[in-house]
Amino acid sequence: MHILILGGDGYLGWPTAMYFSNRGYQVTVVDNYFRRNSCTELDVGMLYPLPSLVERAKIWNEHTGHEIKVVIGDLTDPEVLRSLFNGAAHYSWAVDSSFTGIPDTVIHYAEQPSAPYSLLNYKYANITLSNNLLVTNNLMFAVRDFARNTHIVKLGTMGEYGTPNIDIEEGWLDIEHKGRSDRFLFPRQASSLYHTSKIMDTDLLWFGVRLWNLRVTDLMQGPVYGMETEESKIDERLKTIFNYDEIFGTIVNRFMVQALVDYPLTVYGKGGQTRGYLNINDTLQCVHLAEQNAADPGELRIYNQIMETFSVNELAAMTQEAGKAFGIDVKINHLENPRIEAEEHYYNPTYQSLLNLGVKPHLLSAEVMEQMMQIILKYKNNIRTDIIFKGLKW
Ligand code: USQ
Repeated sequence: MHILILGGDGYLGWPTAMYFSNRGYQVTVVDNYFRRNSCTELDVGMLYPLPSLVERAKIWNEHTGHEIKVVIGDLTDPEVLRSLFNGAAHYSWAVDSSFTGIPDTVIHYAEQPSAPYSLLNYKYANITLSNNLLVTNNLMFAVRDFARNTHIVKLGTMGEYGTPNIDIEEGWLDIEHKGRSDRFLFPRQASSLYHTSKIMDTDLLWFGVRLWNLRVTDLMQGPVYGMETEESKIDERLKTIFNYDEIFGTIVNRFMVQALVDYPLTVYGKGGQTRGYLNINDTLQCVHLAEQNAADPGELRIYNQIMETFSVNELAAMTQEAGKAFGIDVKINHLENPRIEAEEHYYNPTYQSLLNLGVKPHLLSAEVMEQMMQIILKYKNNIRTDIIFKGLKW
């Protein structure tokens, strides 16, 4: 099986590439270094430096003998995307640089993933909308034109649903109206432009499914935490990118770093904001199960990809508990919320489908946090406290 990973240099892209490669799949990754370049441009730092994607693929090959083909290119350019399907791809690194053929599955991570980034100003809003929608549209047309049978696994987000005052279903809602009934996408109401771009690309692919019988799975994922996977343990240089800043860092990863440098936990507002979370290892399991259980032609399959829910206050209390193992008295600071979001709300999402397919969740606990902090401790000297919170208002 041939897997094409768009956004293969990112927080999830690189671990996904190694995961599938380790399991005998032929893997090709594509990236334009958007994330790394943005970190440099915005001076937000990373916990540790990363080898280039080509260097990573070589290190992986030295250890395992497996090949991850690397294409460095901007997927907003339709010709770059089409080259991955029509044999014109230019590999920046490959053991065998002949074309691997049409991919059986495309995993689409090639998006600007940060909500704060999308609201920095009109320029970053534009970059978010144009990158995310153009890559998705280019992918949709490449599959339509060259590979109707290829399964698209697209990373969506739970944030597409927002925080409605009703239970959140897995993607769809049956509606009865004036004596008639039909099934529609569950109502979406995002609270950032990034999340709005994800709603739009779900809509784009839903259009492609209806028009051209494309096969699409949309994974509505919550915030992910963690950095170590089975494959990254092989060599320290294979670790994924780890951000703890206000723009690219997500909450659990940020709290672990904050605790270790005695920076009071940055709880935004009242801290009642509740989200569905998952370990990076569970992302890999879910994506694998989505790949193995492909959507049928003309089907948009939607899974809610979370393993449990927590409020910000609950995460802060758990971090305090984890800090005790290091003799740290973790403090909590309720900051004025830089975001516009509900701080106290109903939240009851359904997330049974991936569990039914066989995911074995790695649940979050103070012990799991301790293990993360143990790893972060090795890089403690690299931590920059000036990038943790600047109060970028939405
Ligand atoms: N939060 C704090 N303090 C912090 C950071 C965040 O209280 O220092 C709060 C936020 O206000 C928010 C919640 O924690 O209510 C989660 O924030 P986050 O920054 O961890 O995650 P978010 O911006 O929602 O986005 C992340 C990923 C995004 C993914 C999304 C899933 O960056 O790519 O789509 O999680 S979800 O949140 O379900 O939409």
